[in-house]
Amino acid sequence: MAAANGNGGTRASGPRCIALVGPFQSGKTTLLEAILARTGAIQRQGTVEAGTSVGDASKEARHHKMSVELTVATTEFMGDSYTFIDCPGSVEFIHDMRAALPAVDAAVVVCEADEKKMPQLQLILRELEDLNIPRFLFLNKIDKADTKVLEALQILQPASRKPLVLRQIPIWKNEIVTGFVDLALERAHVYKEHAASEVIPLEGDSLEQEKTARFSMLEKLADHDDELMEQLLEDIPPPRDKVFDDLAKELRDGIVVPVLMGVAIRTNGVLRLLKALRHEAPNVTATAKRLGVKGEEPLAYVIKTLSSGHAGKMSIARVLNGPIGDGVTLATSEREAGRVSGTFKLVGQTSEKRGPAAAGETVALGKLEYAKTGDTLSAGKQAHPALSKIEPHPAVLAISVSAKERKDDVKLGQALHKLVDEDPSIHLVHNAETHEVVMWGQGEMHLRVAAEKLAGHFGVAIGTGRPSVGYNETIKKSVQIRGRHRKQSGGHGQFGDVVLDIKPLPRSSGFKFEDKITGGVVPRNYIPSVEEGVINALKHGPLGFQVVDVSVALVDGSYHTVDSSDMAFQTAARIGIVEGLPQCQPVLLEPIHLVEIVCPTEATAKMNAILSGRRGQILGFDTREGWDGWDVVRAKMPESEIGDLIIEVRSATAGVGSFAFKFDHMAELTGKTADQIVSARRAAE
Ligand SMILES: Nc1nc2c(ncn2[C@@H]2O[C@H](COP(=O)(O)OP(=O)(O)O)[C@@H](O)[C@H]2O)c(=O)[nH]1
Ligand SMILES: [Mg+2]
Repeated sequence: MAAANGNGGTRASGPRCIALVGPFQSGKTTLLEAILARTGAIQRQGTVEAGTSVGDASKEARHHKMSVELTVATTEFMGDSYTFIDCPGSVEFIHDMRAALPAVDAAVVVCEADEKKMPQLQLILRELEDLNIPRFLFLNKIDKADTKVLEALQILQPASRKPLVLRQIPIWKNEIVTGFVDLALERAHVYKEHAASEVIPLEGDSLEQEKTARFSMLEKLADHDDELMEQLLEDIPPPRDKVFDDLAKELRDGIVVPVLMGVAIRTNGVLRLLKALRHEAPNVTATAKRLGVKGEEPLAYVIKTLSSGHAGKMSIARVLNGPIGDGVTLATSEREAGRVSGTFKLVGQTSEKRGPAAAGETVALGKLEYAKTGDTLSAGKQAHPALSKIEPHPAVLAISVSAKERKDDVKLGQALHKLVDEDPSIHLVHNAETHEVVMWGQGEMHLRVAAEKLAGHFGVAIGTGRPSVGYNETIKKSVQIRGRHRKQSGGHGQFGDVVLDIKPLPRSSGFKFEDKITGGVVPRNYIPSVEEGVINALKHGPLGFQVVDVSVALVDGSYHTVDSSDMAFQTAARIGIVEGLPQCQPVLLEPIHLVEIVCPTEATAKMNAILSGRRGQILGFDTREGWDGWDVVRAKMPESEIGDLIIEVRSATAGVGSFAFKFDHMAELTGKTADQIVSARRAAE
C-alpha cells in the first residue's frame, strides 16, 4: 500500500489508526472535534465546555467534564479512512491509552509548552518510545502562547528522548500568532477560523526566520542522513522530495519527533496536521510488522471492550489482517472469544452498521462475549499468540463495594467482572475474612467513575466504603486454662470439659493444634471438635481480630458417657479460648508492606517527608533504572498508612509519582494508635 506522494516521494496509503494522546487538558478532545469537523464527519464543531463534543460523551465524562475513557471516531480525509482514538490524559485513566497504543500507526501528542505539564508529557512520550510508535507533537493553544517557539521547544525537549524537529514556525502580529510557515514546503499561511488557512507570500522578516529555522530542521534530519549532511555542508539546497522523504522516514523509524502547531478550538493548523499524517504516517503494514503479525489469517487487536453500552457488548478492534465481519468466529490467544455479530463504524457514541472490515480498519465488533481489552483475536485454526500484553500499572487506591440489597449480589459479581474486562487496570480482591469485595484502582476519580458505572450502566445499587485494614492479633504470654461446658436442662444434658495450653508462636507461624491427651480422658472422636471449637474462637480474639501465631494443646479434660457430644466439646473449647486469651497479654498485629515510590528526583526529599509522616521506615533511595531524572524510594510502611498515600504522592509530583507495594510482615502495634483501632472495632460490632 503505497501511493505517489503529492510532493514527489511515496507515501503509505489505506486506512490509518491514530492515537491522540497528551497531558490532561491539553486539548485532545477538542482536536478530535476539530478533525471531525474539518473532514466533514460532523456538521459543526462542538466544545468540551458546552458538552457538545463527540468525545467525552459518556454520562461520567460529561458529569466530570473530563475524558474518563477513550473515544474512537472514524472519518475520511482525501480518500483514505482515518480512525482517531482520543485517549484520556489523566494518569488515573492512562490504561485506556496504554492498551490502545500497540495497535495504532502513529500518535499525535497534543501538548502545551507548560513546565508544570512536562512530567506528564514525559510519561506519555516514554510509553510511545518504549513501544516504538511514530509520533508527532502538536503544540496546541498557540493562540494563548506567550513564549517564542524556540523557548517552547526548549521546555518540551527534555520530555522526549528523541530530538524534536520543528516543522512549522508561527507568524506573529501584535503579539498574537496569526499563522505559520511550513518549513518543509517553505510556504506561509494565515489562519482562518474554522476554515483552511490561506497561503500568503513568504517575504521580508518571515523569509529570514524561515531560512534559519529550516536550516536547523535540516541539520537535525541530516544527523541520520549522510547525503543530506554533505549537501548542507556544501551549501547545495536539498531537493524538496528528499526533505519530505527524510521527514517521513525518520518519523517512521522513531528517530525524530516532528513538531506541528495550532489552535484546536479554532481548527487552526488542523488541515496541515492531517496532511502530515497522510503523507508521513505509516499504515497497517508497518504496524503489523512492528507487532510481529504472523500469517494471513484474519487477525485483530482489541483496543477496548465495552460492556456498559446499551447496544450490548462491543469490542473496538484494529483489524490487522482482514476481512473480519459478521459470522466470523474469533479466538483470543487463550480461548474462544465468540462469533462476530455486527460490524460497526464508530463516531464517538454513534455506531453505524457496515460490512466486513479490511486490514487497517478500526471497527467495533458486536457480541464477542469473551473478548477483553488488549486481547489478540484471530480466526485461524491455531490461535495467534498475543501480540502485546500491556500490564496495567499497579493499583494504588481501593474502595470496598457491596450490593445495597442482598438479592443483587450475583448481579454485582457479574457487573464487576465486565468492568474488569473493559478496564484491566481495575483489580478485585475478595476478602474472605471481612466478606468485602475490594476494588483496587488507579486513583480517586478512577474508582469514583467505576462505581458510577456499576450503578449507571449495570444497574446495581451499591454502597462503597473504605476497605478494612488486615489487622490480626496475637498473644505474648502462655496460659493453661480449663474450659467446661455443662448444661442440665430437661432431657438430654450437655457436657464437655477440656484443659488447654495456649502459647505464643513466632511471627508468621499461623496456628498449631496439638493433642496431648493420654489415657483417653477425652475420647479420640471428640478431639477434632475441640480443634474446631478452638479455630472458631480464634477468629475473633479479645481485641476483635483474627488471632494468629498461637499454639493450642489439649492436655486434659473429662467426658460424660451420655451427655458429651461434638457440640459440647466445641463449646467447651471455645469457652477455654475466650477465657484464656485475655490472660495472655493480647497484642494487635498490623500488616507492614514494602513500598517503592517512583518520582522525579526533585520530589525525592518530599517523598521522604511523606513516608516519615506516615510511620514509614525509609530503607533508602536509588536512581530509577532507565529513567533519567527519576528516583525510587523504598520504605516499609503500615497498610493503614498506604490507604490514601497516592493522593499525597501525586500532589507532590504534579501527578506523575506512583508506587507499588507488597506485603512484608506483620508487626506488633501498641499504644494510642492500637487503642483507637480496637475501640473503633468494638464500636463497629
Ligand atoms: N485557547 C485554547 N483553548 C483550547 C484549545 N484547545 C482546547 N482548548 C481548551 O482547553 C481545555 C481542555 O480541552 P480538552 O480538549 O478537553 O483537553 P483534553 O483533556 O486534552 O482532552 C478546554 O477548555 C478547551 O476548550 C486551543 O487551541 N486554544
Ligand atoms: Mg479529553
